[in-house]
Amino acid sequence: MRLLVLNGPNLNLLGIREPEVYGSGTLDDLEEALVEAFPEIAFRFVQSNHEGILIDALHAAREDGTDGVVMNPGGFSHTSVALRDAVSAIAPVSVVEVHISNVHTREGFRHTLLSGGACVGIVSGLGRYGYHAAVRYFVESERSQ
Ligand code: CA2
Repeated sequence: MRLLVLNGPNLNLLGIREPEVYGSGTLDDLEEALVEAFPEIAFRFVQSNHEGILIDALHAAREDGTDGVVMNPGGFSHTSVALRDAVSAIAPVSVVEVHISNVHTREGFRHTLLSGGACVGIVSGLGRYGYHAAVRYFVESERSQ
């Protein structure tokens, strides 16, 4: 199975700033943990601080036969109609949105999840385990087909 793990703006700073909110491991650590936990999956990892690059990565996922996308759009989750449209546009490729923190216990502006509304599901507040839960969803979905 081929999965794209897509991380949005500022997530390249994981482990460098705000460890009390996002944990002390880096993005590299997070990606390595996924490879270790799911050796059978062909992962592609993309992180960008630019909305258009995230959208292009979603379009490419549909074209290259990617089976699913695990996406943390960072702050764009709350603002980007374009990202939401891209999630809808790549159907039938499913996208699971992940948030490390529980966005619903934070500021009100984080409660709106524009991209998440077009995703098959949203995991929020489970820390980095949220990425593992999202991958597990794709593994179980494939098994039950
Ligand atoms: O909880 C999440 O995963 C978020 O998507 C993280 C975003 C935030 O805007 C969302 O509301 C929730 C922020 C990502 C910034 O990541 C940083 C990591 C380390 C240090 C500073 C920022």
